[in-house]
Amino acid sequence: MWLGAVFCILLILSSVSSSHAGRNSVAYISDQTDLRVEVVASNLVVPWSLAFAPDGRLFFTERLGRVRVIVEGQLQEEPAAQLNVAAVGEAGLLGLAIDPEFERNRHVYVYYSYQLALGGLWNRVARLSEANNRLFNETIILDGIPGAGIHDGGRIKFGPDGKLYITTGDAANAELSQDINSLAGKILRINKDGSIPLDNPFPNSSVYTLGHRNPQGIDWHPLTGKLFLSEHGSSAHDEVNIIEPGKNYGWPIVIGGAGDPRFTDPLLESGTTTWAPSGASFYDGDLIPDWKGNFFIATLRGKHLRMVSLNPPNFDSVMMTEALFQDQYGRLRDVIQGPDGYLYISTSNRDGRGSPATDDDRILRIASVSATTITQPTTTTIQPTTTVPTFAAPFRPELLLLTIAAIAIVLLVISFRRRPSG
Ligand SMILES: [Ca+2]
Repeated sequence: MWLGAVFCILLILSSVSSSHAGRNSVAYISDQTDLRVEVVASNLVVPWSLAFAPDGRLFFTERLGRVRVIVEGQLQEEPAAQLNVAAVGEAGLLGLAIDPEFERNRHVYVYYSYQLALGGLWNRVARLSEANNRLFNETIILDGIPGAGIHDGGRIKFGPDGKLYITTGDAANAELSQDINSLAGKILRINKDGSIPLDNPFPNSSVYTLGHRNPQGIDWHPLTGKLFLSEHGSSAHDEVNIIEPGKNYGWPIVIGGAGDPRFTDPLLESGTTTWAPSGASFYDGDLIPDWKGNFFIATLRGKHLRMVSLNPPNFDSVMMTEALFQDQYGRLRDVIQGPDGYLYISTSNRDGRGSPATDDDRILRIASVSATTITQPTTTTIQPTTTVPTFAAPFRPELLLLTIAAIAIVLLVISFRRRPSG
C-alpha cells in the first residue's frame, strides 16, 4: 500500500514536469505566460489592417492596393479587390473595417491614398460590397483628408456606438493638426453613410479630437468603453492617449506629457525611446488568460508587441507596460483579437524600412500553450465572447500538484491507520 502511494505521487510529479519541458521546447516563453505562435499566412506585402467578418473570414489590406481574404485558414490566391491607390512612401491602401451589420448588408470600408491628376496626395474612406470573396461597387463616403508620403494615419474602426472612427495624420504639415477646418491630424467620427453625427463635439464637423501627429491605432476598453489611441511621436515621445470628444492632444505645440492645461496629456509615452506604434487592440479573449483586459500595440521601429496593463477599477492609469516578442518578428503593423480568442498580429518588414525574412510579410496568431482545444487556423463559426466583469486567474499547475499530493498523503495516513496491528 505504502509503495503504491509513493509510486503514484512520483508518477504525478514526473508527468507534470515532463509536460512542462515539452511545452517549453516548442513555445516562446514570456515572463508571464507560455505562448504558442502560429503562422496564419505568409509571403504578403505589408498587411496593414486586419478585420474579421462575423462568419470568421479574415479580410486584410496590403498597402500596395490589394484587399485579401483568408477563408477557413486558407489564403485566397485571388485578391478580393485590387484598388487604384497611390502607394507612395507611407501612403497606400491602409485601413479596413467590416460593417457591424455585415451579415445583412455585406459592406466593407477601406481607407486609402490617391493622387490627383494635377498632383497632390489625398486620403479617402470608401465603402465596398462583398459577394463570393470579391469586393465591388465602390462608394466614397469621406474625401478630402490631406495626404503625403508620410503621416497618413489610416486606421478605421467601428465603435460600440456604431459610428465609424478614422485616424488621420498631419500629412507632413504639422499646423493642420490644430486647424479645426482641416481633416488632417485628427480623430474623425462619422455615420457609416458619411454623414456627420448630431452629437459630434463640433457642429457640422467630423472632427472628434484634434492635435494628433500620426495616429494609427484605436480600440475601446472592453469594460469601460473608453477609446484608446496609439500615436507616433516626433523622434521618440510616442503616445497612448485616452480619447474624449472635443479635446486637443497638443501636436505640434506640445509633445508627450507636457502638463500644459490647454492640452490633454497622454496616458503613456515612450520618453526618449521610439516605439513607432501602429495598430492597437484590447485583448478580451480566453485563450491567453493572463492578458485579458490588456491593451496591445504593434510597433514598427520598436519591433515588438507593446503590452499595457491598466489599473482597476477605472482602467485609466497604467499598471505596467512590457515589450513582447522583441526582435522576433521584426516590424509589426497591426494587432487584433480574433473571434476565436487568438491574438492576431501582422508584420511590416516589406515596407522599405525592414529586413524581411524569406516568407515575410506574415500574419501570426498567439495563444497560451495550455489552450490546446482549438487547432484549426481559423474557424468559420463565431465563438460568442462572454463578457466577464473580472479578470480570470491564470492556471497554476503547481497548485494542482500540491492538491493531488495532499490528497495522496491523507489517503496514505488513512490506509496506515487501518492496517491490522501485529
Ligand atoms: Ca500629444
